[in-house]
Amino acid sequence: MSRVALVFPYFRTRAATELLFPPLGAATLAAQLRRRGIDARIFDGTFGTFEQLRTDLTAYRPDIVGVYSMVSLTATALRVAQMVAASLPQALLVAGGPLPTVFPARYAPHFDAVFRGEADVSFPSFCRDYFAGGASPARMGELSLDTYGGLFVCAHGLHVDNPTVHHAESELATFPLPDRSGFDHASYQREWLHKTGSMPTSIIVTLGCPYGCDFCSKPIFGSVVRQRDLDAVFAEIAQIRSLGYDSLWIADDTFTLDETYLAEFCRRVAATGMSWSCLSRANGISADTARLMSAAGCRRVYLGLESGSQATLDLMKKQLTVEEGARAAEVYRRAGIEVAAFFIVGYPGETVSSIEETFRLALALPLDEISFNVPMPLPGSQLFERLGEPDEGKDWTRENEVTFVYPSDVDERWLRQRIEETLTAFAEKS
Ligand code: B12
Repeated sequence: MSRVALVFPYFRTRAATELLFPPLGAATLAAQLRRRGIDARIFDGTFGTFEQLRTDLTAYRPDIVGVYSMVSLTATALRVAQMVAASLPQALLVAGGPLPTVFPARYAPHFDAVFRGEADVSFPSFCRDYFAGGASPARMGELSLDTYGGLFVCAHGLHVDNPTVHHAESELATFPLPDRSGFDHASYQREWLHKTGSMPTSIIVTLGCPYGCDFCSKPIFGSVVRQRDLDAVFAEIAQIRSLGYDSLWIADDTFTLDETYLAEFCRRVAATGMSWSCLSRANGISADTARLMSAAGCRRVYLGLESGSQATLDLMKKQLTVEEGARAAEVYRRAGIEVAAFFIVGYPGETVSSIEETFRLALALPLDEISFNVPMPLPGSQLFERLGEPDEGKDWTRENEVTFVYPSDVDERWLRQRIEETLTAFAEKS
């Protein structure tokens, strides 16, 4: 039987900021592959080691190895590719995920094919046709390669660069639910229980974000918002519940955009007994909606407040005022929902005094959690277009570090110290 391995090349770091969720992209693709009669197995590195991955992968003897990647996973994804090329030379190597989407040329030299963007249909259909056509990397060119959305190939003498696709709501409604059966749920749940007392897992309810923040890259879902059919969403929530999770970490870019859809979600989620948290835009949330969310089990919202300086918010093209951000924090707080806020400090063009405005705001608002990041020029963002690739030798692969990967006027040591001081003052105040 034809076998496809889906590798999530993350090995846990145990950093304090680490959040562990079974990778949804792999679960999504596994469901689509199995629907096409293909044997698909997920290799989630999270709780294992590279050596164990090598042993398990080699024992499975896959015909196709698909590797997920994003900025923080570049090095491990390439290491997996090297290992597969050495241990499983007959296997077709395929990359996908956020960074391969916006930077296919970085992956193409190491992989037979790269799938960019939403690969729900394109990659599984490609696998089906690859197996039907005799299955060997050298014969890939016999397939109608221009029919697979987002396919990028620069190997075996082939050059393919197909545009990406965004699936319409009507098409999303026909997709199978993500297949979460291949994960070590007990380990995920143990970690969360130990750390927070609850056991959340991630889910995607709406896709896309209509805003154009300067620092943001929307590699997969893009700008057009699509809402999933709520019957499918609640079937998925039932599946999540049956796996032992007690709460949802809604990973949507902007879950609270459409108050009518949100109200219907709240009405239905209340009956499941699941608590949940989500990202919310700070403008446009009404007190009534916040109360509805709270009554429906919303425990925490994450707000991208970004800055205490209007000039910096404008530089970031955030389409938000400092006052709107402050009001949103108040509205959620009054509704009984905890508020976590993200801030970005040291934005290109900002000054020491505007950075200090951000630290002051973070301490003045009624917040339950704060975090500070330095700007990260993500490929696909406008910021990246301006700043270009990181300086030679600068490491993209670390998470949550106060390190500029491009020349900055802001003194890194000073910034690190001010972040520490602000976090300490916040902890003392709470
Ligand atoms: C949930 C999430 C997380 C979770 C990760 C949980 C997990 N185990 O997956 C947490 C909170 C830990 C996290 C952390 C970080 N994240 Co994050 N995260 C997301 C988020 C919000 C949703 C991802 C998701 O579940 N999507 C749903 C699934 C179905 O989509 P998908 O995984 O993209 O899969 C689709 C395609 O990519 C493709 N595909 C996926 N895998 C494969 C494999 C193959 C072989 C193929 C062919 C195709 C393919 O097909 C799938 C179906 O269409 C995205 C934003 C977004 N909307 O995409 C950011 C995002 C992926 N994160 C991002 C970043 C930068 C980070 C951090 C570095 C942030 C930081 N400063 O620390 C860290 C790094 C963490 C790490 N462990 O390495 C960026 C990546 C940018 C880039 N260009 O690489 C994104 C895009 C957000 C953004 N715009 O900034 N993140």
